[in-house]
Parts: sequence; structure tokens; C-alpha cells
Amino acid sequence: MSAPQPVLSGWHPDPSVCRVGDEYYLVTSSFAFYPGLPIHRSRDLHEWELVGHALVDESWLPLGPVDVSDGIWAATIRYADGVFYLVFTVARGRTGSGLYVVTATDPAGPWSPPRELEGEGIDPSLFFDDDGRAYLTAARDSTVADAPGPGEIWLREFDMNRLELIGPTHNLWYGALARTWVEAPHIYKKNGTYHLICAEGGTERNHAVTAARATSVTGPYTTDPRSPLLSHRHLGDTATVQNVGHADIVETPDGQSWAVLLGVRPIDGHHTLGRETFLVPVEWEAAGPVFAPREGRLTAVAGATRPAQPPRDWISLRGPAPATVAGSTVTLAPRPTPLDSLETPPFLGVRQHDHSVAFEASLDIRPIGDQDAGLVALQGGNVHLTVHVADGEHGKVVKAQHREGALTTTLGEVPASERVRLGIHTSPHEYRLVATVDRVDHVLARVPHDALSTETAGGFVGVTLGLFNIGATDAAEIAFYDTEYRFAREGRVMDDLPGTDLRRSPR
Ligand code: 6LW
Repeated sequence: MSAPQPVLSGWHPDPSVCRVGDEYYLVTSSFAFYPGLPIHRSRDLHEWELVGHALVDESWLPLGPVDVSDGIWAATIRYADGVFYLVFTVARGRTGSGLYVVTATDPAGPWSPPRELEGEGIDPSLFFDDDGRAYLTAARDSTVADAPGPGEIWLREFDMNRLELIGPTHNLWYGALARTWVEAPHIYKKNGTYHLICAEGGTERNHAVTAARATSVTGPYTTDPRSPLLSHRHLGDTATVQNVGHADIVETPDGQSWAVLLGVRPIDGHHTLGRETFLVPVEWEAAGPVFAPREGRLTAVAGATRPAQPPRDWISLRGPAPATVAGSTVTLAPRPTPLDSLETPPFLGVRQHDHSVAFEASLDIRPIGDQDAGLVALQGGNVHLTVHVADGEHGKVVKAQHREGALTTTLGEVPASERVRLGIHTSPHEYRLVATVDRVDHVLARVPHDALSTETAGGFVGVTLGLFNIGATDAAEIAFYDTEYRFAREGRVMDDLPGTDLRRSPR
């Protein structure tokens, strides 16, 4: 049997989905990347099209100096009476530092500016009951002595008109598994019973879907003894998809149920693409939802079998990059801000969405002064590979470098010619940093894939392939020509990306 494939490949974790008519809308986490909260639309749950971002221009929330894996976490998308609601957390130092809500009548935007909600923790979710009342749930550190677990799911009523939490806080549940943190709550009502679905075990190998149920929305909730309802924790190191959890259930117009959830595709124990969005069938029984009925795990039949779609959005860090995109030419103004800074570096990238892709661009050496300009495979701010033009002992050179923590290692170097073509070529086990100089191809470095894995680097994102131009503010703008992002053996796809002026600053 072939391996399950993600429906949204490349880092797209913490998926949440809702249906309006015969269209589904899905949101995933964006962390410190701009624009924030990508929204995808689908008619069949398999093929997703990017329709916009919730946090862009005026609605962008200035994040300040956050780590790449902090920022905007785990939104939930819901719809009621003509309005789409998104609730999400801003994380700092890997913990929630504010819950927010935004609304829109069109999920493509514009979305309202974020409004802060009075509550703590992460992974907020909304539940609209059939009596017209709405509730917000989220996960926080346990607030009661001798709690059965370190995490606590709480609930408060949500005033949909004033976009405020009202009334008392109810502590709902501490999880089904011993001493693990419970998170990612979503409530569904079936035949008068409230089912609370959560994630436990952490977002790594022990990730799992667990559940509790109640006859009143405010509880008391009792653990669904079938928990965990879904996990790949028991499948061993050779399972092609691991870390599955953080599920959200949606019903099709003809009454079938599916869940979107996150999973990773490790190669020899290391995954580089981040946590991706998968699909799994769900059947409701009297006890609650059955995930992957009769299989008990993600399968190719249950997941999408279509080829992964290349990314459709350019992203930058913590705000708009000083960049313009016109077809396959990307122009980046210089900034003295390095890639590991907690500000907005002169960087524009796309998520790596497949193990075997090629990212390439050409640049002229002439305008390059005292600056570093080139390509980067960025895992975290201080874990990345670059192939870029820099000063050498006897003029400009193309350099391949590996940055890990405080250490920068030069892996290869070749004198530059007037125009160079730089490339990052990936395969399941390797990142190759390549350059074409005077029509001669050079492989400057071959780096094992685990150098850029989440297992090595930590954090919550996968690799983003991008362009950068780091130099004093009066250094030259650099044009990256014929920028291409493609499957390793296919034609160019970069022209498909929309021409964007990312220089517009948020107000
Ligand atoms: C997300 C939470 C999680 O909010 O990671 O470990 C956070 N689990 O559910 C960021 O993706």
C-alpha cells in the first residue's frame, strides 16, 4: 500500500476546518512568518487552494522580537450566520501571551483587526451551540491544586456580537493520558452529547487524539475511555507518517465526517518539511468519533493521493520584507538585519513542500558591494544553509555555509563570475548547495538532511527556502532573476506565484 500523503504539504500545522455550503475553509499556523494565518479553500477536502491570509497589512499584529517558532499559533476557523471567526494565540517564549479573534464575511479577506480576548493559554477554539450561544475553549497550565494533569481545558461563553468572553470560566478537563499536557481542544455536539476532542502527548512522536464527553457544554466532562482515539506513537520508527494529532472534524453535505490533523514524514528519523496537514475519515458511533475506522491509522486511501501542490505564497519574517515580486524576478532591498535577528531580515521565501525540489535564482555580481546576497534553506533563525555571493580574498565569491547555533561553517567556495546562478537542490537525504559560474556547474556542499530537521533544530516549523540581501541600508538592491521553485525533475513553477509588492508596511 502506498504511503499516506498530506493534503497540504510543507509546514502547515495545527489545521482547523469548517464548511459553508459545499466549500471547506482551512487555516494553519504561521508562527513568526508574514502574512499570517493562510486560509485555504476546497470543495473535496483533498485539493486546497490558497485564498488569502487573515493577518495582512492593517490586520497584521506587530509581533515584536519573537523566535521563528513563536508568533501566531493554532487558529480555529468557524462560521455562523454569514460571519467567519478565527481565534488564535500569539506565543512568546513558547507560551501563549494573548488570545485574539478576527472576523470576515469573505474568508479571502479582508479580516478585521485582531481583538484581544480576556483569557489565557493556547489553542483557542469556538463552539456554536444549537441554542444560539457560543463558547470559547482553550488550553492552559492547570490552575487547581492536585490537578490530574499539567494542562487544563477551560471554557467561557463567547458573545458573538461584542466579540468578548462573558460569564464564569469553567475548567473542563485535564486529559486522558497520565501526566501529559492536554491541548488543541474542539467541541462537537452529536445527539445531545458534547464531545471534546484534544491533543495529548506533545506534538512529537507521542502525539495523540484523546476525548471526553458531557451532557452539558460546561461539563462535567468524563474521559472517553477509548482514548487515545488516534495516534501513530505505537507504529515504530519506520512508519512513514508520525506525530499525528491535533485533529478538527468537519461534516460533508451528505453527512460523512472527516478530520484534518497534523503529521510529519520523517526520513531515517528526521523530518525537514515540518508538520503537514493530513486527512482521515471519521465515523460517529454512540461512544463518539471513530478516527480511521477499520484501519486505526492514516492510510493512502484515507489521505490524499494527489501530487503535492507547490506553495502559492511568498512569506517573510515578522512583517513585510523589503521586496517586490514581478513574475520570476524578485527584488530585495538591503537591510543590515541578519537572518538570526529577531527583527525583519531582508528575506523572502516559500515553504519547502516536498522532499525533492529545486530552488534557484540568478544574480548579477556587479551591483553587489559589501553585502551578502543569495539563497537560504532556513529551518530556524540560527539553523540554516546558505549559498550566496560574498567578499572573498580576491574579489567576489560564491560561498556555501552551514549555520548551526552560534557556529557558521564554510563548506565550499568558488570565485564568482559576472552573473551566477545559485541553487538549493533537495532530495530525501540531502541538501545540495550548487552554483553555475561561467557555465560551469559546481556542487559547493552536500549536507545530510538531518542538519535541517526539526529533530536537530527543535521548534515548530519546517524548512523555508528563500532569498536574502544583507547589507548596509545604502547597499544595492539585488534583483534575483529567473527565480524558480520546482519539483526536482519538473519545469518551473515560480511564475505561478502572484506578483506581490511586499514592501507595504503595516500601519
Ligand atoms: C500548538 C500546539 C502545539 O499551538 O504546538 O505541541 C503549538 N502542540 O497545539 C504550535 O504549533
